[in-house]
Amino acid sequence: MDTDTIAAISTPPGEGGIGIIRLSGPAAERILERVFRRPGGDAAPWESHRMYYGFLRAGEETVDEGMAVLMRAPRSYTREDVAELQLHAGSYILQRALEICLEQGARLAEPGEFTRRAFLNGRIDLSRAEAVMSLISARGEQEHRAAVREMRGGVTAFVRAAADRLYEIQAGLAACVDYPEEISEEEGAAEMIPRLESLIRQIREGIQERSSRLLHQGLRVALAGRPNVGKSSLLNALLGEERAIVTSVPGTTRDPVTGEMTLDGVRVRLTDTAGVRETRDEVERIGVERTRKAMEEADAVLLVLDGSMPLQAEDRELMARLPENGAWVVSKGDLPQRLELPETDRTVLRCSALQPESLEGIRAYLRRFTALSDQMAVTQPRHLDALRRAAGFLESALETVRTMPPDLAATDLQAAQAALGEITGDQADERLLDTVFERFCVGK
Ligand SMILES: Nc1nc2c(ncn2[C@@H]2O[C@H](COP(=O)(O)OP(=O)(O)OP(=O)(O)O)[C@@H](O)[C@H]2O)c(=O)[nH]1
Ligand SMILES: [Mg+2]
Repeated sequence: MDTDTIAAISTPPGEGGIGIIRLSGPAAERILERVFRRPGGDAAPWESHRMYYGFLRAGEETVDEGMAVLMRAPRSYTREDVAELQLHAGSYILQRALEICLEQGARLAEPGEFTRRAFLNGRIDLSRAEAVMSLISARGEQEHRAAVREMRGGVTAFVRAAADRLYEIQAGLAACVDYPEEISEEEGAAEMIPRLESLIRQIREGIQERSSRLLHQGLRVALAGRPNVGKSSLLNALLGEERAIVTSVPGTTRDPVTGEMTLDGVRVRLTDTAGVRETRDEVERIGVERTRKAMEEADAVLLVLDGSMPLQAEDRELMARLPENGAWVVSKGDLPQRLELPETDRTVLRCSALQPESLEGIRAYLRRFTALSDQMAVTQPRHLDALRRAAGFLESALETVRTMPPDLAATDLQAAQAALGEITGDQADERLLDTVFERFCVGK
């Protein structure tokens, strides 16, 4: 399979204290010996997993001073011989160092190729390889926690358990096909039905759509209301930055403006929208259309009402159309209050964009939507897709078993097994691996 030696710069571009070049493959040790000089110790063989001080050399030229380590197979990230050069992180130094390694016979690594080798050499399964990438790109505590859970094998355990139960069902079916005199079709079907039902339930429970969306896209919150009530001011106050334009002219915001903050480690995407009113202005009308869309797509809606003014017809209309997940936010609390609200079961939050402490109520309200189950959740979109397909094939198999000879369900059971296998990589073809690893960074 992969018998060449790959090399890459494993640290991000830019200047810094340390930059790392990583090599993996059978020639790693030989290349390391050629390019890295250990003062006084060049004759001694390299000990595995030991850090050495020395100089990166290209012939007689000294390129940098640094440290190097050799990790012999199989005790390495890829299970191949791995060498790492810790140099100074300067773009010239690292490019030159990489070139020197390539001159000595290494090949430039593709994105994620080190991790791909770890997978191909059986050190980790595919879902764990993906967890490594999620871990690197985690932007909040919750994303990070989910990635750690996946990296430690949560998804693998879930999928393997489901696959094992499916094998049992397949074995039961094979028995009733092969030994019809011992187990009749009716008996076989009667046994399969509850098992299939329970397996489908188990898989459906593992599909955590909401958690997945929260982790990968963040909580989507829309700020809505009629013009000039203070939506943009509130957005800016919540984000702590001047993100949207604020003026005393109604109809200031046209395009939705989005900003991000984190709440309890979950990313929250706040969208400020155009104030909703009947308008003949073409641009504003399109903006209002987008507001309606943002409200529909949001996980939570903050309907802003101007506290310094009596309720208007436009407010009432929006209040009537506010979805379940919406709260009333009474703004401009620092001004004399002239708003009277009808009796309601809604959450009513009072605030002022000028008083940061008054925003705590809004954050507390949004926290209701950011709670993620700490249960093992399958949250990667690719895994969810495979699980959904597996559940679909099992449902179709169940339908068959209920109405037809059970052996006709065999194809669907196999397809379900294949879909589960895609998650762990037990049944992964090159194309699938390419799509998984192209998301990776070079050097990982
Ligand atoms: N005193 C006071 N004034 C506020 C507050 N929030 C907003 N304003 C003022 O109200 C006016 C409108 O504020 P915006 O934030 O632009 O209102 P908007 O809802 O985004 O308006 P459109 O974009 O036109 O829909 C501005 O003059 C703000 O300074 C507040 O909490 N207190
Ligand atoms: Mg605005």
